[in-house]
Amino acid sequence: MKKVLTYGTFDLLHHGHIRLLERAKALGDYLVVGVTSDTFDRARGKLNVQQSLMERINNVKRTGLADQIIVEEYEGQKIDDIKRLGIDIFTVGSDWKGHFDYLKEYCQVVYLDRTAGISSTELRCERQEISIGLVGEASSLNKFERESHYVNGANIVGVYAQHTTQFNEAVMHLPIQAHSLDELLDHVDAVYIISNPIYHYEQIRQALSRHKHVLCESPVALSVKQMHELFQMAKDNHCVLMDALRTAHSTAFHRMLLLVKSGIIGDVVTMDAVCTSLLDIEEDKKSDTAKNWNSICSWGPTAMLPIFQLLGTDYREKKIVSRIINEKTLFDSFTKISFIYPHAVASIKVGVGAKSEGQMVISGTKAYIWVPAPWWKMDYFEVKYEDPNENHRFFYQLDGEGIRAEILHFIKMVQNENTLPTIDYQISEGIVKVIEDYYQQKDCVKI
Ligand code: C2G
Repeated sequence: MKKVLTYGTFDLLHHGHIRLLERAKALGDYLVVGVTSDTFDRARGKLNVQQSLMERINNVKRTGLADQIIVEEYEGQKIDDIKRLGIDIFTVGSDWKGHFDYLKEYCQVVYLDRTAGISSTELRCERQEISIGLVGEASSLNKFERESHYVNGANIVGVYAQHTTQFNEAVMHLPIQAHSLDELLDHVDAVYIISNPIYHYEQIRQALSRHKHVLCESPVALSVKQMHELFQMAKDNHCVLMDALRTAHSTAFHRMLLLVKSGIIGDVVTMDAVCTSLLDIEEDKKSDTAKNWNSICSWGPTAMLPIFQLLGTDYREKKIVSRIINEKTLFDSFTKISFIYPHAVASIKVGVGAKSEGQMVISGTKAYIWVPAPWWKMDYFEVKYEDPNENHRFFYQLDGEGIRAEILHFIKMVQNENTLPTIDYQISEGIVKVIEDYYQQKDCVKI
């Protein structure tokens, strides 16, 4: 029996793929199809895949051409597969001509002519392109603009900055430099908001009322009531409102959560997440309106994310300890929060006026997880045991600090109503609740 092997992403399966599979099958008696995993595609720079691995596998299955389907997960797997499965012929489209000649050492290599005039990229482009406007003035707008170039379907067209103090080059070149949010909304399908959180509620309301999709840096609002109202409004107007927290889009972060949930460190007893970045906050000491984001808004959402994802938002009590440098604006230069759960205690330390080691430790009854600074850009972590010989290290490439994957997820949510948000509603709500309590000085101690 002649065994044939081929690989592909098979995104939005089209007749080019089907013709390839038919001809691959005809080369022998048994066809094995390797479908690329999402992580592998991301690692090889294919970021814009629209369908999930399961959807793509099901589409290949439905063609009835594959006798066996496997998942391609890592660079170099092809050699392993050929040996393991006893493959006689490896085949792939002519767009890869020469690229896989190194496999000739293991089996016959056949390049089949690529079908002209059709590609997943074209099909993806036919799906609507989303024009996005930027709102805010933080330097992150630059990064966001840069990362958007890697995402098919995302087109940044303009910017609206309330205060143009630290306006930055990359966004100065955008065709639309709006003088009001309303003006920007005239030209876009969606907005990315990274203005000071005190303006989020009004800006999101304005965008949603004009049926524009919104990606907004967390927290989306400063009270739970306002947050409910905004999400309800998004639903009623058939718009996406997505809470932006780039850490949630790091593969390492996601894998780490799954490992902890599967019990690798036993029961979680305590967790500590530290996020600091020193800013020039001299003006914020006296100003009546905040210039910078305060500590709790800058870092609180990121630091609370892993705690709420692992221990939930149903803590028994909390204590917020803050060093306040401006009573009027409640500007905290540093805040520590302890969350007390029935069988665990967690803490966050956040600061824009204090510096510390930005690491995260999750301690369990059997072992602990250590994520080195800056843990919020996580690409690496260790599982550490009493006996260091048992320690495990994990690394997953993180491109564009998670922003790239975040934009991609937003675009997918806009294009396909069935794509779920990365951050559960209860978690966004839990984050906003803490920030609301802070502004009402509930469970708070000042130092
Ligand atoms: N293909 C084709 N004609 C097209 C489009 C694609 O013959 N118009 C072929 C490709 O050459 C490939 C297969 O269909 O052999 C799957 O294509 P993709 O889904 O684009 O996958 P690709 O990125 O080419 O992955 O390790 C990955 C594989 O080597 C190939």
